[in-house]
Amino acid sequence: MGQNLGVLLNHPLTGLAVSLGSLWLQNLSSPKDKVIGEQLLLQTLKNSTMNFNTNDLKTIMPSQGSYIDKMNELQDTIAALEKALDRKGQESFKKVKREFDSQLKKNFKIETYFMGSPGRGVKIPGEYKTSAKSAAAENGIDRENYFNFAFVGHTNNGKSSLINAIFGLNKNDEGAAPVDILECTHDIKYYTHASMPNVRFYDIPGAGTMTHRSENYYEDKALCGFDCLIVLVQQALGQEDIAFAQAALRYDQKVVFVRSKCDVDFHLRHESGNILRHIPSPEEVHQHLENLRHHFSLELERHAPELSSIECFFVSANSLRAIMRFEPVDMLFEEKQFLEYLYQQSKSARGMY
Ligand SMILES: Nc1nc2c(ncn2[C@@H]2O[C@H](COP(=O)(O)OP(=O)(O)OP(=O)(O)O)[C@@H](O)[C@H]2O)c(=O)[nH]1
Ligand SMILES: [Mg+2]
Repeated sequence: MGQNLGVLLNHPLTGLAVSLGSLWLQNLSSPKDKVIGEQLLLQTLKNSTMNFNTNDLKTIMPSQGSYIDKMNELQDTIAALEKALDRKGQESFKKVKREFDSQLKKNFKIETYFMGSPGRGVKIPGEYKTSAKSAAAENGIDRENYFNFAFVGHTNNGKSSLINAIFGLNKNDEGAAPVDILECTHDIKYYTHASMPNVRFYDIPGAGTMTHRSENYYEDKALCGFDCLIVLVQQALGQEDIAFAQAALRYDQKVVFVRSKCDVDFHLRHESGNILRHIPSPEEVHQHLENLRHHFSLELERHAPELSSIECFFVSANSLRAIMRFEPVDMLFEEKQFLEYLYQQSKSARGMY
């Protein structure tokens, strides 16, 4: 008996694989190809290592109900279906099939880990134990049972929105972190979700405002007490971002940059008339990601070469939320890489690889 899809679907991370497939479907041009594509993806899901119960598949694509009923008898027809795609369609299907399958495998591991209760304690590095311990105590952080991520950065960079998105929450949903265009988060607070019981996401007030000044921000907020800093950056790398990362390195703390709101770049381009369509193609998104990454590396090289080993993920909170809610995604940036990073950090801190 395979995994129970009903249970897996309750966990939003499964949406990552389905999003990859749905983007592929969006890019098929003819309506005939779209129907064939949908059926091929369903078959891929069914044949994947997860070995889903075909009846449960109806919950994902109810309009394919009658097809799903027949699916078991359709094995031979499936091969013909693939051939019915044009050559370009066949090639892109092969690619998406591989990605879909490997993403499902990864999702399964991530889900099993995140949904399990925090069995093993987090290992705190010995040499920084004293300062990190007192800083953690100052913020009331439990470093033994939870892996604690702190979302920091200039006000309005999208910290609270990103935390909500990881849980698949909209800003008005119960339990969501408050979100606003105006300076919004004023106190350090953590957020948890039943789907990830062994991690805590701390929302830290935005730096660089009159209430929360940038100088000594890291020390004032005792940020070394967290297990990992997620530094939300703006379009251009700022002095504060560099200061956060440098301080984290001094404390031997895990640190990563995230540039959120990547969807806004396309909305802005659309408004200024540079592109004609509102939803960019995956190629346009890919190109944009390359440009962002190139620009970001140059900035780091120029202003803080000692930070060049720190990763940066380019994401959109809106895309991430859609993925987690199984909703159609307009553009996929590096949301899945970012989620995998969170998973890896938390897991390796417990000595699990
Ligand atoms: N389109 C788009 N808007 C976003 C995204 N992330 C955040 N926003 C918007 O940006 C504004 C600021 O977002 P917040 O999440 O409140 O930012 P913050 O960093 O928590 O701000 P402070 O709490 O003041 O430090 C809000 O209007 C959000 O709706 C995103 O990925 N895409
Ligand atoms: Mg906030």
